[in-house]
Amino acid sequence: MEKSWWKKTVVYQIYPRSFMDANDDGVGDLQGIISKLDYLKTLGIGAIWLSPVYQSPMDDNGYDISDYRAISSEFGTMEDMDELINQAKKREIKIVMDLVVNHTSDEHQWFIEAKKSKDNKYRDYYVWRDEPNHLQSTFSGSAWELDEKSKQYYLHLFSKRQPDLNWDNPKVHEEIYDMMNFWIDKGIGGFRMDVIDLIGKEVDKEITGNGPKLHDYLKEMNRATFGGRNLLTVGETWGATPEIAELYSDPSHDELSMVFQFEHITSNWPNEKWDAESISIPKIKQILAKWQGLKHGWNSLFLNNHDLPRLVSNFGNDSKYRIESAKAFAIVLHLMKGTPYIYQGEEIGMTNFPFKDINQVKDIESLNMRKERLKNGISEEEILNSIKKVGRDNARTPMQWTNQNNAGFTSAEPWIAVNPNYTEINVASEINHENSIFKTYQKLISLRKNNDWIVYGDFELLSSASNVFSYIRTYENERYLVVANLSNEKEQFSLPYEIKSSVIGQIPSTLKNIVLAPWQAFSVQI
Ligand code: TEU
Ligand code: CA
Repeated sequence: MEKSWWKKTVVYQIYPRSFMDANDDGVGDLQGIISKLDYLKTLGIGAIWLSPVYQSPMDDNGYDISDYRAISSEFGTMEDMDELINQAKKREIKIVMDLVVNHTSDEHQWFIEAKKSKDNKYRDYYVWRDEPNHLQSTFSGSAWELDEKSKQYYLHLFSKRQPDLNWDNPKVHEEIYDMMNFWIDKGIGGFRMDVIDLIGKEVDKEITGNGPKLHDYLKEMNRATFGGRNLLTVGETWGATPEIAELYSDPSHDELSMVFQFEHITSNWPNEKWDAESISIPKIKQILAKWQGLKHGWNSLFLNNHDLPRLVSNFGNDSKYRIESAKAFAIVLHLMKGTPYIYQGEEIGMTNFPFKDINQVKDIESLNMRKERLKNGISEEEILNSIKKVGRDNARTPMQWTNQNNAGFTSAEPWIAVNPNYTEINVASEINHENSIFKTYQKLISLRKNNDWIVYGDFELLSSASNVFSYIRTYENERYLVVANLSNEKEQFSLPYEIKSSVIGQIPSTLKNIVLAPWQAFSVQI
């Protein structure tokens, strides 16, 4: 297997609870994923990022792990997991596991032990203080919880059922590296590292992200586990700038393959994401173009995931131009430099959920926010509006496979409601239509597989109307143009070049003084 295979592949993210339910209990599972591997093969992806399937009380849908070496019974067994790895391998698909090592569940054996007494041998696996400081939890409120028994507080940067591991303790490193090697030995394709930029934290200085010890830890982790094993490693790094991304992903630093950066995602979030403003396309375009400039490092390309609103609802137009805007963003993103990630359902243009009632909301982040905002006098209506816009459940409704009952996801009551638009938006109808969103993704994936200009070409942003994203990729004397009108209005476009051949999209007959239709997007060789 070629080194850096991950530069040429496209990764598909699966949120197991919501992908496919094989045993009809309303919750997606590993056998469900296995049953859809042929679908993913048809799409053409080379790796699956699997959101957590480990044993967990599911306070945060599996991001609270109680045993790193066991599979949640809701999802299946370790035999199912081995089968998934092998069945995927047969189809040349690698399984990238979610690695959640900033925290565990409060039901992890280490934490159960740690709580027993101050001198328990696992006490120092977690972060304890006599007094809380100002650190806040991402899921609202103080990041400190009092343990009644010892009268000390433990740190939890997420839910209070997700105590932070103490990375100042070298024993924690050993435990984690052993566990990572257990999974590597099973033949997995790599790790997606949950909030990895928090593990170098300096608690007493109230520094959480990008702490001083972070990069030393990652170099050590690389040496002790995946280094030299030809795996894809991607860090979830909310605080990364391009300079910081070079630290993580310059191959000579021996840390990670690439990172997820969030500058384009947070560009319309003032302080809290719940107060999100409307998206500015000119801003998004500048940010994405800036991130094309990494010198030695490698970037990932994504516009949504299980924590974010749906791509077409957030960035596109999910009513009048759903299909057009979904394709435009797919084209403009997948022809940039970096490894693209598709979030389940994105390839068929799934949309945000039309929440009408707080009882439809399952996500701990949204529910905690609601409690806090109600206390602060904010109305239920305003709270629900925030959830509709940026709540995580938008992306977590079941995958829409067919126009049958429950979108073909389950025949039981699904754990979270199916988006009512499944009768129209579903895989079955997408794969049968020549011009579908699915077919656009399929073509983009195969283009990347077969064209080095997409993988390695230089990137140059063109100056065009503010809502038109256009750039040129240059590779070995060949030049390719990508143009996308990311707006509901017609836009002017002109470039003094002839079209040599077409690549993808709604291709005009000339490039000189043309009018782009709303959301028109295309790529041509020039
Ligand atoms: O997300 C990190 C994280 O910071 C998010 O919770 C984020 O702040 C928010 O959702 C923005 O929309 C990771 C996982 O992706 C997420 O699902 C987990 O809940 C979280 O870590 C804790 O493990
Ligand atoms: Ca199930």
